[in-house]
Amino acid sequence: MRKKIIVDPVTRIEGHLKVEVEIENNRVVEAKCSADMFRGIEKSLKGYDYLTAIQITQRTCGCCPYAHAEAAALAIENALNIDLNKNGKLLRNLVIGAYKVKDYILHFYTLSLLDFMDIAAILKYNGNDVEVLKLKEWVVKEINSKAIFPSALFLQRYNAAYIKSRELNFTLIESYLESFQVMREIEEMVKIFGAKSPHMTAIEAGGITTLPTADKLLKYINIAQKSKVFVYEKYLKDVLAVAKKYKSYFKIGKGPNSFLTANTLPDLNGNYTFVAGFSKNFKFEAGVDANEIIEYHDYAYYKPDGGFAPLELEELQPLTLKEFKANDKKYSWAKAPRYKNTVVEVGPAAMVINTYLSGKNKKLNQMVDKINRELNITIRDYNSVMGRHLSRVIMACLMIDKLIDDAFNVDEGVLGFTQLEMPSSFKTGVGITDATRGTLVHMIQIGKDGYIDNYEMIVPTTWNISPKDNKDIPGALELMLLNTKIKDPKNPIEIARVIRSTDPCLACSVH
Ligand code: NFE
Repeated sequence: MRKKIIVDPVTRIEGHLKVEVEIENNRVVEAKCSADMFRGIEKSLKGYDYLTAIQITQRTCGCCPYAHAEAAALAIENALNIDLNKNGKLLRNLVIGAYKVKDYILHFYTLSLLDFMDIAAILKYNGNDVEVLKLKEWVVKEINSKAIFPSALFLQRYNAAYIKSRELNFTLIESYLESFQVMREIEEMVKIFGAKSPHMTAIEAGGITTLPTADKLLKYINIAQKSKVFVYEKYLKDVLAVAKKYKSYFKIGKGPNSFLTANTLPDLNGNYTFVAGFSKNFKFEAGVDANEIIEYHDYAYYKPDGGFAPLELEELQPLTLKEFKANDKKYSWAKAPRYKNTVVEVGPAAMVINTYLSGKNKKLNQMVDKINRELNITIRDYNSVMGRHLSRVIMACLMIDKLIDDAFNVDEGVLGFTQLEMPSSFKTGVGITDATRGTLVHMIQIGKDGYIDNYEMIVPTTWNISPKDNKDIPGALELMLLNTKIKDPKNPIEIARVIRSTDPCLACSVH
């Protein structure tokens, strides 16, 4: 007999996601991801000056505003045929790369680790870490308070198989607390050249508007070198320790086996640290082409049904309240984008897999091979819950190294910004990058006098949490959930682990 499990809302992610699965013999046989909250940000851009897209699209989200700024800037630069100067490229890397490193740390420690470590072990902590002792004291006080939800973040959780080793739990709790301080400092790196965070004001079409003075560069390098110690000595080691305890999770949460990525973090020779491509069954094809994207609406709350190329979506309307109430087929505000008519997974695992297959980044391949030997896995195992966690930390390591190198290469006192000329005729531009959570596409049509005629964003989490398409093929996360074994339907931790491995951001995915 089939049983339904509804997780609504999924906590420790960004935004509002409902996941509904049906299980038979304790295995998931059907999964539906429903995204809430349509806002219409693309529609609201119409009629504004084209440069405002960089600021307005950042408001899509508080998690990855840098990525929307970058994609919007890339789209405008593409429309106007602008190349960044040397410092423009390097300084943009310094802002967005720092933001991403912080995001990976946040995803592992703040959002995901509580699914694996036993935070209740803190009650038995007998070490000397002042922060852990303070937290322990707070938890004890909460429990004794007789409040309805004592220390809700920690103790209201699924009853599941958490890490048993007391020592490992203590190590992880210490890193968990330290990660907050490290993230705070990395935010400072973002602000040095981004001017503020979140919602940076210095990312512009044409480059970065902050002047790289010696004191700013030194401050940046200083924090980056400190953060590198945490990334290699704590984050990497903690992920490997958790991965060793949960090796079965290299076989759980397999997605569509097709991966899409975009170039990110350029160097000065026209190469990228992480590369664009499309792979299917681990066969890699270089490059990404926005013309290969179709978004379907058969199961999304819009009309008409069917598939549209991104800038053809102008006629698309949300259902009216009456239609919404009468509907019994559509189940999400997220559209269903497909690349070359294929469901794709995007994000760090896609990036590590595609870059590895491309052979373009030797350092990445060496690091992956070394980790694979240590864990006795192969690149195919990155298509899994644990593979996604591992991919983030691999990217964080390579990124922090690249940021330090790039900061040393910046020419002190030279503005990394190229002045734009107002477009004199209609222009269309495409900006493609890989954000923290995967491939992000912005498309702009600049009309008469530089006002926006049309705008479209195809966002990482939309690829991952999309509903079914016109052929009834489920989205990437829905496929990841299929076949997952649920030990105890009242405590479906396995579902939570699969969902969180993709780091969903619902604010982005529906916009
Ligand atoms: Ni709102 Fe975003 C997504 C990322 S879009 S967090 O999905 O990363 O750039």
